[in-house]
Amino acid sequence: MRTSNGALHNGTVLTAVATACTALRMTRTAFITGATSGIGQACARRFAAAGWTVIATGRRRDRLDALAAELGEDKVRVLLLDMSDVAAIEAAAAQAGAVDLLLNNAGLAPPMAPLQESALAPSLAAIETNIAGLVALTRALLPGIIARKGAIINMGSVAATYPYRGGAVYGGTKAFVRQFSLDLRSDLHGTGVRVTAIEPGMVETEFTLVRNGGDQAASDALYADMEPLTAQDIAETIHWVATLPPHVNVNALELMPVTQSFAGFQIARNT
Ligand code: NDP
Ligand code: 8X3
Repeated sequence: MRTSNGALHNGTVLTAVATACTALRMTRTAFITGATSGIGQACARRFAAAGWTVIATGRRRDRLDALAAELGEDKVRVLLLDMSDVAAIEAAAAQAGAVDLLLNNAGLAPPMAPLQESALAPSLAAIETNIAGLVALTRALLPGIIARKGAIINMGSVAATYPYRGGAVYGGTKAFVRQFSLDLRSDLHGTGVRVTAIEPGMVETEFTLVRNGGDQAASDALYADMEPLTAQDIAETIHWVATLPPHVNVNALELMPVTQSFAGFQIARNT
C-alpha cells in the first residue's frame, strides 16, 4: 500500500519482509512430542516427507534412533525427553532453539476404571504428561514460536467432550487441552501464532495397549471388527492444518471413525 506521497506504508513493508524471510528459510522445523509411536511417529514421517526438519522426542531412545535412521539424520533430530520432568523439558526447549511448529502430542490415559476403584499413580502420571508437561513445553518454546509466527497444535480427544465411565481423569486432561488451546489464542492475539486442538476418536495405536498395562488382547478386542482411524489419518489432518494459509486458524477439529458414534445417558433406578 502507498501513502499519498507515494512511500510504501511501513506496516506493509514489514509484512512483506517477514513473508519474504519465511519464504527464504528453506526448511521449517516441527518439534513433535511422543514421536516414538502412533500419531507422533506418523506425524514425524509426514512432516519429514514434506521437507520439514523434525525434532523427534520421547522416552524410548531406541525408537527415536530407528526413526532418525529411517528418515535421515539430516531430517530428524532426536531429543530424549520425559514430559513429566519439567527441568528436562526446559533444557530440551533450550537445546531445540526456535521452531515453527510445536506438536504437543505425547500423552496417555490411566486404565478405564471408575475413579473410586482406581489407583492414584496412573492418574497423576496422565495429569503430569498431558497437562503439566504440555504447559511447561509450550511456555518454554513460545518465544521462538512467536519470533517465527509459528503454530502450536495440541492433541486433544473426543473424550474432552463426551464423557464415559472410567474416563474422568483422561477426559479431564483433554478438556484442559481444549480450553488451554482456546485461551492461548487470546494470549497470543496479534502475534500471528496459530493454535489448534485436534480431537480424534478411536485411533489404532499403542494408546489402548498402554492404557491396559501392555495387554495386547484387550487392545485388539477394542479395535476388532470396526475400522478405527489410523495414525496416518491424523498425521494427514495435522499436516493440512499446519500448512493452511497463515491467516487461517482452525481452533478445534474433531474427527471420528464412521464406525464410532454416541451412546446415551445412563440412569440409576430405585428398583
Ligand atoms: P501411543 O501410545 O501410540 O503414543 C503415545 C506417545 O506419547 C508415545 O510416543 C510415548 O513415547 C509418548 N509419551 C507418553 N508418555 C510420555 C512421557 N511421560 N514423556 C514423553 N513422551 C511420552 O498413543 P497415540 O499415538 O494414540 O497417542 C498420541 C496422543 O493422541 C495422546 O495425547 C493421546 O491422548 C491422543 N489421542 C489418542 C487417541 C487414540 O484413540 N489413540 C484418540 C485421541 C487422542 P514414549 O513412551 O517413548 O515416551
Ligand atoms: C481416546 C479416544 O474414543 O478411545 O482419546 O476415548 S477414545
